[in-house]
Amino acid sequence: MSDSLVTISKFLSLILRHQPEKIGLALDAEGWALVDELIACAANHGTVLSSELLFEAVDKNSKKRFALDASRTRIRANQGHSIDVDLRLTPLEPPPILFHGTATRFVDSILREGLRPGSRQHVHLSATRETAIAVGARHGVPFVFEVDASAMHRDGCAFFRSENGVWLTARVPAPYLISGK
Ligand code: HQG
Repeated sequence: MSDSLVTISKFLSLILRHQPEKIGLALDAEGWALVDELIACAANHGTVLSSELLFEAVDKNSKKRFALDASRTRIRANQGHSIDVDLRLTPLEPPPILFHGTATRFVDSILREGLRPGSRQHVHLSATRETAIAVGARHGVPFVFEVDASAMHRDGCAFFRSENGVWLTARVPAPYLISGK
């Protein structure tokens, strides 16, 4: 992604996941905003966007963070929300093992408390160790936990997969953390 697309992606993450009110934007219950309204609200608060730029930022996003509806009149974040939205994801059977990348300084606390969603709606899990390492490195020296997703699923915990392939679940109790490196 070019620098300007990265800047737009960061702006969209802030507005569509966390603080739409910052620019006076309303999201519907499923997290969608009208593209025209987003552009108008952003302009009123000093961020100039066009629909072409917005579409490019969605289509070229390195992690498919955002989605447009079929008519390309509405936009939302695919995951990562701290505000209460219902993405209407369908519960799915997860792969037997999923990965969670974190920083080494959080390991003791996670072993005590399990994985908590923090300010987000879900705990985010990765399908591969490589992705988990990259997620953990955002926070410091990376550390990867393996999660016994099949045992959690067997025990009734719901799993979802967002549009961009991130696995989501409400929390991961410590006994399901089977190993880490
Ligand atoms: C940690 C990125 C102490 C957790 C990524 C993580 C992801 C605990 C941090 C998405 C804990 C929360 C989300 C406990 C969890 N004690 N620390 N009991 N339980 N933690 O950023 O998973 O680029 O909210 O390990 O790719 O790092 O934004 O979550 O280190 O999919 O699209 O608390 O963000 O995507 O950090 O990342 P975050 P995350 P985007």
